[in-house]
Amino acid sequence: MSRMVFVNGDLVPEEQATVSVFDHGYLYGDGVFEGIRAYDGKIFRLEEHVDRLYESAHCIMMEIPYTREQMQRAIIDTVKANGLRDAYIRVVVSRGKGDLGMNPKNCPGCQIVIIAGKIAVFPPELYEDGIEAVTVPTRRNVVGALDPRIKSLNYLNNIMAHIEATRAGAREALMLNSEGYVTEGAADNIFVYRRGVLWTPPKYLGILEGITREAVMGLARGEGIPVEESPITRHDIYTGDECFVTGTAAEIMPIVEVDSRVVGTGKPGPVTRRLTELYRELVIEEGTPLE
Ligand code: PXG
Repeated sequence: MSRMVFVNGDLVPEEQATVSVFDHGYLYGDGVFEGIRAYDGKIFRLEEHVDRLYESAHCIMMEIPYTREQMQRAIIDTVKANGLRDAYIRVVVSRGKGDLGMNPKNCPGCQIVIIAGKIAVFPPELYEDGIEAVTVPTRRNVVGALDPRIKSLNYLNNIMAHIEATRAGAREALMLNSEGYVTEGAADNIFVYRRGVLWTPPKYLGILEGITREAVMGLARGEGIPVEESPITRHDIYTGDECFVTGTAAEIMPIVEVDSRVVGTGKPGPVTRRLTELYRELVIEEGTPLE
């Protein structure tokens, strides 16, 4: 059975799930998206993901012709139509089909696509051993140009960072902002545990407000770990006790080396391991059921 893809209100076999070459998502990266996960028949933080999608759309002045409830329903229906209990879900809303000019006025309506597939998980050794990160030459988008809080279809900033890290032999990219403060990974938020405090960069420095980040901050606070959203530098990470990145796909991934400096003991630390355990419990317990 072929995969069923949601396209503008219809669930169609993937072979028929096509988008025009005149779609402004394709021509200009004009649109927004979300990456969501379902665990054991429940969608993790569905409402938060849909809210972020609508906030991103609002900021690029694109009106999605569904209520948030209808969008949630469409996501649930797409996962169910594919018989999945564990899934990776991609929601893409582009400005829609227009002409060759960039003016969005020539796009009569946005294009809504929802794809639900099997989640490709990272090998377990990576979680046990941790990974290496490098700071990359490409700086994170400046807040005043294209705010990283908008999860837009224009992901070149992140893709450049990813390529640069890979070419440097590292699995993760650390992106600095134009002032040299640490912002985030190519598709993950960053945390450093140093001298008894869990630090993560604040939103105003130019980061995506990660839903995993929010969940992890909540779990840490619940464990009595002080959490600070405050600017951090490379120095804070090099001299930190533990470091990890968070995201829907990676969940919590330990970082054990940054720019050839070993972080802490060079092994995933106790705080990282405890939060990973709690996060894995949370995603199984919580979530919107696929009913
Ligand atoms: N920062 C950036 C730049 C991201 O793109 C995160 C942080 C983490 O956010 P969440 O809400 O996931 O905790 C992201 C998330 C993909 C993919 O296929 C990308 C993300 C999420 C899922 C899949 O590239 N980015």
